[in-house]
Amino acid sequence: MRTSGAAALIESLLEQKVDVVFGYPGGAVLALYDVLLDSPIRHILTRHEQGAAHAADGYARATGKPGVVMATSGPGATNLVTGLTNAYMDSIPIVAITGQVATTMIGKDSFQEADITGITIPITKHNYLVKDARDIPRIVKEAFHIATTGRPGPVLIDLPKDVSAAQIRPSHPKEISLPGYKPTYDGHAMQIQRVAKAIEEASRPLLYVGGGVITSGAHEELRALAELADIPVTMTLMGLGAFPATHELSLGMLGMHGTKAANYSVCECDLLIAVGARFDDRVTGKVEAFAPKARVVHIDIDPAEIGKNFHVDIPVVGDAKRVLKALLPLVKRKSHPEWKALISEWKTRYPLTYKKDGKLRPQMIIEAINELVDGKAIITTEVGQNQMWAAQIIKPIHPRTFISSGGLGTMGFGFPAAIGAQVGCPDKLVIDIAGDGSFQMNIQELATAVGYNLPVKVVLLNNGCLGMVRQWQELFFKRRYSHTIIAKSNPDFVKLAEAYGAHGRMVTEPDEIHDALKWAFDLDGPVVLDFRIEPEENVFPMVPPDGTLNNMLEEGVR
Ligand SMILES: Cc1ncc(C[n+]2csc(CCOP(=O)(O)OP(=O)(O)O)c2C)c(N)n1
Repeated sequence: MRTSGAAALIESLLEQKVDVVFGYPGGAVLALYDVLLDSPIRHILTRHEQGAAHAADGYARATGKPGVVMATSGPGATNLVTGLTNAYMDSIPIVAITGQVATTMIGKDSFQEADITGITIPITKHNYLVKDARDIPRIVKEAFHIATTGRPGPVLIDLPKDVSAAQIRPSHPKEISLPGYKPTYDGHAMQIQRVAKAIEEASRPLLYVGGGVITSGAHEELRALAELADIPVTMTLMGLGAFPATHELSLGMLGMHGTKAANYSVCECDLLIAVGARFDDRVTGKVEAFAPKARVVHIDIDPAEIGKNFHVDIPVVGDAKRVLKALLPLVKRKSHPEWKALISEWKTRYPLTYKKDGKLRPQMIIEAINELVDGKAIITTEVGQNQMWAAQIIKPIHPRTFISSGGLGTMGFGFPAAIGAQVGCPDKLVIDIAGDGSFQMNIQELATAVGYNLPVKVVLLNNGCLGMVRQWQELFFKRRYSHTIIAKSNPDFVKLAEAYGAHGRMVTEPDEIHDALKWAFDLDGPVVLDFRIEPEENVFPMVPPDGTLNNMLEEGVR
């Protein structure tokens, strides 16, 4: 049967079991949108393509399934760029479909033309410009395969207008043939034996866990390893949720705003086992002084990560779950009472603290959220102080419940990501912990939340400033607040929420926190809680730029 390229594309999405697409229409995707109307695929119309890309990203992080986003040519496509970069940096599977001007018009500065395949080369795992509609089924199949296998990432398909209009007899290939693309899943047996031996020999081992553990679904194997060999676990921002934060072996997050116990452990360990983590500079600080006493194991599916930022003694290239599965039977039961006693002393001596003087402080609010949700909600964050307080205080128990922009640090990510997570997990409570700067970067998505009755809760830590930048200005630029104070021009967020048809409430006193949160969580609809927090509250501890992990700034000690 003959059908259009557009119909073949939607059919191919259905073959991939796509049930939801986030997107925004335009001239170059009219044919696609027309077919979409009669298809069982749910389309979520965001109010900006950046919002759609982040929503697809949040959907992917929360569900483990690839997110799909659609946009028109030119400005629609370029508006996806930040979202795709964000997904690329955090290895999130997304398939982006963009419209393109007709093949005969490409390269002529045609109306709404942008060379999106050129633009996205460095921010996608792969991209395609479809020139022949008969290739559509194969390309879609390949795109999903590439996005979701090996180290996941975004893949873009650019579809010219005449290609979606072309009439073809589509044939859907059964197999994928990508001879040059062969991710390594099983770690080398000898290397895995070396890891087991290193664990046996170590007296101060430490697991340093990143988002790769969540991606590969290796959390149970990780926990089994930690418990079997009595190894404390510290996580990156991306790794939060990979190991229960409430477990006695958990040290919480490491790095720039990590706990002192975690960072001191890195400095004092004699074996560092990095699993699905990439030695990001926010983790290592001054790289020469990172884990100075340790032999280093690095387990990662991407061979390009091994040795990229840090010297590794025992590299294992493979999927975290499979490698840990192979490792477990080789590891002997061990216990490290002295090491754990030392860590426990650090934990007791250096808890996360803040001033309790009756003022409304962000940490109290996040503590209250943590208590109320008890590991059962999905928390997304924006970027800045809000993100770091959330990472320090929220105690995720399950993977895929803490969603944050790690690599790119994208303000405006958290709210649309919460929308995507809520679409993917309709029965879960989804909370975006936000700053007043970040929230305004994609605030228009309130319309999306209201339009589809997605009951996401925005907890706005409103300090009237671009807090994290202001913190750096305070600490390193003599308190010269260059263009970081926004209080005067901030909107009335409660009225704004209401104008969109959402609920809003302002909170100014600590004793209202619990009530307001309960009210918001119980409401069946999107809510914005405008918490007026102390404007000059800082995130501590903090490893200063280019500092070492054992030299952290604290409140009052500067
Ligand atoms: C898109 C984007 N622009 C700029 C920055 C730089 N930046 C990092 S944190 C921050 C301030 C964030 O302010 P806000 O959202 O109010 O959160 P707070 O730090 O106050 O919690 C800025 C401007 C960024 N990360 N992303």
